[in-house]
Amino acid sequence: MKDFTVDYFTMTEQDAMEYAKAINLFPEDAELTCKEIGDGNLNYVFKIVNIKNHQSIIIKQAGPVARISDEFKLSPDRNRIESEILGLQYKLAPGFVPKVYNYDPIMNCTVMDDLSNHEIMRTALLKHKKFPLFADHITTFLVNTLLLTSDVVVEHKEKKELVKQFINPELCEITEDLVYTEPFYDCPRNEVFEGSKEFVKEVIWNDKKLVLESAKLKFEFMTNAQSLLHGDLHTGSIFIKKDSTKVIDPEFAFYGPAGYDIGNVIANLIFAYANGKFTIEDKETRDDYINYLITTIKDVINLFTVKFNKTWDEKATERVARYEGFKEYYLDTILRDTAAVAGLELLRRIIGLAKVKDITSIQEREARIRAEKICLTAGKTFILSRQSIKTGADFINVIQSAELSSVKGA
Ligand code: SR1
Ligand code: MG
Repeated sequence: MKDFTVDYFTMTEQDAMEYAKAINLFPEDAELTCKEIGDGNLNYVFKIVNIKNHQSIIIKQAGPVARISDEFKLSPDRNRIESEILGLQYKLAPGFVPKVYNYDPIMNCTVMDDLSNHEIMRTALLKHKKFPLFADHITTFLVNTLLLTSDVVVEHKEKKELVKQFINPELCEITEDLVYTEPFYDCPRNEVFEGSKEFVKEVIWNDKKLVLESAKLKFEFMTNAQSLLHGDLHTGSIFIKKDSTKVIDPEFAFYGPAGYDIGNVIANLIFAYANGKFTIEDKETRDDYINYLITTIKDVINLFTVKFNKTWDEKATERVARYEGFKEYYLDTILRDTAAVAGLELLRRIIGLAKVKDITSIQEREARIRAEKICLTAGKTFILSRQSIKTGADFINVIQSAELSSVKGA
């Protein structure tokens, strides 16, 4: 048996089973099977099952380079950040994250609940499944993890300790590059679908005003240590079933603008919307699914607002947070950032290196181009008009206007 206590190495399925036994996750007589099931861009995820009683766990290990491309060399210490934030979120938002059982700083891996009775939300949305409780669940998660880690609630020296604990330069650099920089010029690392290239050039890269706004937003992202973010809250970071939502993969966590997480949720619902619009053939089924997503997007914004106001009133400890008008000002800035980040995520998944299946799986060329144009047009409006996009209805207007203009321009 290998020694897991001295030097770090990336594990095979066989190693992961031996590791599970070595740290006594299963009884001596357990009969284990293991499958590497990671489908993200960065890590290895081993599902280990004791076939005698079907008991199972997940071991997630950080490798030294990203799976998507070994251009990204990353410290495996990101696994510490992930395990520590999962522990914190487990307390702040009970029921909405998996339980962590062990973190190993030598092997850079974390043992956590197996959520195989759930499904990755992006995969489920691609099958056009509906989750009517999602907006309620995710807004509780968002308000609890974002507001309850901010200076509004946390004593300021304690908060600064948290900023220190979750400093995450390498993963932040990925976001700074892939989200805030590369989509705004003809960067060699971008991967633009050939049918959309002209549109991207004309509407995104040649728009100096938009490019300038991206610079302002990049500096906001790098300097506004407002809340402890998940940092990568797309639908591939969510496990879901009808009555349960679990947020996973918070390795991009750091103190940044609260709107970053909310904007990511919104943009990824819009990708699902674009997928539904261009892949569901039957009109009635399509309209029904699209309406479900419209309602969900609207509810995420509106429920976030309601829960944010309530939690602020109940939990704010900072004296100036009680000054008349400050809560409204603060929420306004979060909603502005939410719109901006929804826009950035929409643009970067179309233009940049890291794609989403919602769009890449649209087989018919013209349909994919139209889906991409809707995302790009909406993304641009979210960024440029972010100051005036505040309500669920405002968010929906942007999507529907982008859709209308894609019909006119088609
Ligand atoms: C190199 S990592 C590419 C993308 O995958 C992650 O999930 C993040 O979204 C990152 O931007
Ligand atoms: Mg991830």
